[in-house]
Amino acid sequence: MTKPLDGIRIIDFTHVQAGPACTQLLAWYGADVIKVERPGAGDVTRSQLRDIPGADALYFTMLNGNKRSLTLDTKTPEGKEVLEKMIKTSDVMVENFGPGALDRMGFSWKRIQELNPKMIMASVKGFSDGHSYEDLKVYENVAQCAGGAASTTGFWDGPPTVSAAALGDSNTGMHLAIGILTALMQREKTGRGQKVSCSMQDAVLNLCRVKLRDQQRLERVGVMQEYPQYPNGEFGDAVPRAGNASGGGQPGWIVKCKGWEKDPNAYMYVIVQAPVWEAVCKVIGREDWITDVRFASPMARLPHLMEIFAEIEKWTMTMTKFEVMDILNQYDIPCGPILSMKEIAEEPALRATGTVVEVDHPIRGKYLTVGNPIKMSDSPTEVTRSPLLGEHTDEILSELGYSTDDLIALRHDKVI
Ligand code: CAO
Repeated sequence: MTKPLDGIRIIDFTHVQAGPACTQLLAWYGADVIKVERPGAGDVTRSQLRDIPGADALYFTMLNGNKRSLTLDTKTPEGKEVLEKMIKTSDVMVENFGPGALDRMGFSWKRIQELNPKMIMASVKGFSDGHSYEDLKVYENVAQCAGGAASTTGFWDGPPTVSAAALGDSNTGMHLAIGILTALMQREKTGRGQKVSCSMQDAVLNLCRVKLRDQQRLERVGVMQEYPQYPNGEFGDAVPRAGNASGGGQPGWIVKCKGWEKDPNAYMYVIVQAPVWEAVCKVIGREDWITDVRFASPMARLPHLMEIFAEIEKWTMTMTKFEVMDILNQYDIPCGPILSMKEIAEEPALRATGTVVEVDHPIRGKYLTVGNPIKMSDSPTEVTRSPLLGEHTDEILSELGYSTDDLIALRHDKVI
């Protein structure tokens, strides 16, 4: 069966997480992704947080599956020549170097267009072009802070908090992938490539859309009734941190379950959705609330949310999170157990859906990775291992027309 991106060749000039997450997704869809790495070193994540001496670290293997690796010093004249040949014969180039690095290397967008007008050139940077911080190097948590996630995450009486989810890195990579695929579709019509840029700050902010919504609501009405601060706490002039309150219109909270004293994940997220209010009251043994005027409507309940969740918690603390889940599901009460990474790694359903995949690697042996979260009926994803540093150098240069003698010379000069 053909894959959706069969025949699309991508120069993968990415490192760390934001860029590699993007190109790995495109590789899962069948693009020929050639990871260009510095000879001898490669992507810094190959050696970061190593768990097995001498083996590529999981940070690398989990973000670079299904790719080929070419080592090439693109700052040497010979290396630049190879890269030029690749640009002429590829469809997409993806990079997430520090601002200006590609220009300094001699591959400005202008130059790339001269070499191949059909080229789609995709970049991740910390801040957008034209932003006053456009020249900064940026990592994940800086983006979370600049994009509004940190100021709105955590508890109101604690400091700003970053999320464990890679909102700045992988999330930006996913945004970039959407841009690349869209540019490929436009190229079908125009025959021209284009530059696709996505900044980490913008990609984080895009996921914090509801907090910018709340900022405007706060400025208009002064309080936010679904926040835990209401009605007793103070609201300042910026959206406060809301603990585990739901970001949408359905009140929710994390409550303790049996075993919480020892198990840091014996918790459950429970959502008190309006249509199941009566069912919630019955399940927790508070039928009296069904006719209580204080709880008569979603609006009436808002000042009492913490009281409601405290009562729900009295009930959930008598059972494990999975027992709670089974009961609430019978009544269609939206809820979710707090799953630890251990539980996720061992979850058979995630293995069955291909979301958690075990891959074999010649040096490290078997490892788990997160497979393609986007499933397509005609295009199942087959996750394969990440390449060793320079594993495909000879193969790729031969495809570009280099002879065995050329390879020996390039290797001698440390270009590859
Ligand atoms: N051959 C020769 N040189 C190479 C090369 C190759 N194959 N591949 C990379 N290089 C060079 C680049 O040309 C650049 O050189 P100069 O700075 O001398 O021009 C250098 O290696 C890489 O620089 P860098 O700024 O990208 O790397 P860094 O470790 O200093 O910074 C990071 C890392 C991530 C902060 C920076 O790349 C960045 O801000 N990227 C954009 C935002 C981003 O994606 N951040 C998320 C990373 S995931 O957490």
